[in-house]
Amino acid sequence: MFKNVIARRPGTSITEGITSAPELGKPDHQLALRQHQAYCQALESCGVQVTVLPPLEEYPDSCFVEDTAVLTTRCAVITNPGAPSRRGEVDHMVDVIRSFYPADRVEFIRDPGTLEGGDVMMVGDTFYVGLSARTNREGIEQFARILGRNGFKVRAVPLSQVLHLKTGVNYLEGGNLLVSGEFVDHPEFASFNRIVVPPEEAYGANCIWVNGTVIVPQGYPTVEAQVRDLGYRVILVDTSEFRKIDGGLSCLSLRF
Ligand code: CIR
Repeated sequence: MFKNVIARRPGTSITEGITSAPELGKPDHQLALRQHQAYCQALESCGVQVTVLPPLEEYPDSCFVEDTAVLTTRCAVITNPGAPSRRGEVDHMVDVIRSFYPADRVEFIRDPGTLEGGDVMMVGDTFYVGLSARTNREGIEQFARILGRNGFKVRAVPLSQVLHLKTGVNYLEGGNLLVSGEFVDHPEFASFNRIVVPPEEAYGANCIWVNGTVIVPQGYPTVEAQVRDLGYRVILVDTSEFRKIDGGLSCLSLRF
């Protein structure tokens, strides 16, 4: 069960966030703020305490706090983002993360290692890590050493078609795994109860499980029905403005 969530409100500079889909247009800041507020309310309704940090205008992508840290039950790992424009975001996360963890439980990924939290998927004591354009081998090796010392296992998953591992695969607990695209037949995930997201709803694969509820992005009816059929309580949250800069539900928070 998760007790805490950290999120960061989007700044007006969200319009300059990194995107692979400029054809979707630029995010509307006011609408993004309203969607962010609804997202935080949805999380609170799942019984977690939400810490909302102020916007960081100098970092257009800084509302995607998931990429800056991996917060486990035994340690916190501050990442080293692979995107140069996002590197400095981590400096603005250290103090708040230290407020939740003992000093000797906060670790760091260091150059030349890079790692972004969107590439990390927790399944019990095992952490799957995408080897991606943002997370390199050295970053995964450092991460595996840190987590190994804390009694966790790490498995690297090379990926080629999506930004982060969790862009395409998300664990809903209970053995249930939402999979899309290159992960549908991936041997690493063969033993899960795989729920295959259709290509036209691929963005909807980025759902989050929070204490028995699954938050699903609004506008992906097949995914919504698939998740409801598994028996979860479902909350829909509109993430249209974050999608314009490749962000989804998981990216917007650290859940721990
Ligand atoms: C980026 O390219 O870094 C942001 N525009 C989107 C980050 C999405 N984060 C995530 O999937 N964890």
